[in-house]
Amino acid sequence: MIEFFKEAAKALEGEPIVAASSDAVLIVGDLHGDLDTLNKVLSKWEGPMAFLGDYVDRGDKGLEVLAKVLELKAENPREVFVLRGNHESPMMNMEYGFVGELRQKVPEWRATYRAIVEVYVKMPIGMILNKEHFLVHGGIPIDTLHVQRISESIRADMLETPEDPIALQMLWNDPTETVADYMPSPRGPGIFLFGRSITDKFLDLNGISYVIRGHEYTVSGFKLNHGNRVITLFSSSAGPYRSCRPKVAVATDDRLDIIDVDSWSPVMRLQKRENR
Ligand SMILES: [Mn+2]
Repeated sequence: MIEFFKEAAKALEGEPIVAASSDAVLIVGDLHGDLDTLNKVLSKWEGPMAFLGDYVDRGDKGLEVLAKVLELKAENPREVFVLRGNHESPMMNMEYGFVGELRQKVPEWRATYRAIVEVYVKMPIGMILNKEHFLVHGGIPIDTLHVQRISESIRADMLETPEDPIALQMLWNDPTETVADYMPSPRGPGIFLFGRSITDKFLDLNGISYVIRGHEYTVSGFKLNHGNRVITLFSSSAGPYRSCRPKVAVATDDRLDIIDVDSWSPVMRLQKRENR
């Protein structure tokens, strides 16, 4: 298992931050140890996939989920994208369950966990899909709106809470409708809630249509902010999220469908924006 994670870290080395796919891409939000939901998704979908982070903690099958996602990556390196979430962090894993889960499941848990942390470090923290969608776990960094600048710090490369403020915000920020620009986040220092004017500036400046992110639990498994330009996906009904109806999204050339995992039917369709 240690070897498996070492190989996985190598597979993530040099991951591009700009990706294109001519086929539809399935986008999966926070899984938090929910192997059942991941398996349901995989029984319905074959093809390119992007994961928005938070594979572990809270649910009790974090190890299985992380291993499965990395296996998909290894099998299909150019069609599977594995982003980092704020729970891909030792500080979080100590507190929210993943380290405890490993201690129970794996005799060599310390060495295994060291290998897993090396994988976290290699995970990119954002990507642009088809020049159309900005994929990230948390959100837009409020003071750095140029994708060019963001791409320079797109790999957090720091083990615990990334010290780079851009990386930290991409992993932790949330959208808000309360203010137009931004305000401090209750999640902690250095983290912000970004308003609609930040989203509009960011998307227009970079010629992107949508921000697709995870990070926030909602019972319906998704929510829309900022005039439907920010889409939140939540794909876990494990542990504390038992009442969630997990959602994923499918991005094609001309639209974005939000899909209910249990029924595998679209609950919302967003058309490509032409007014860019
Ligand atoms: Mn999160």
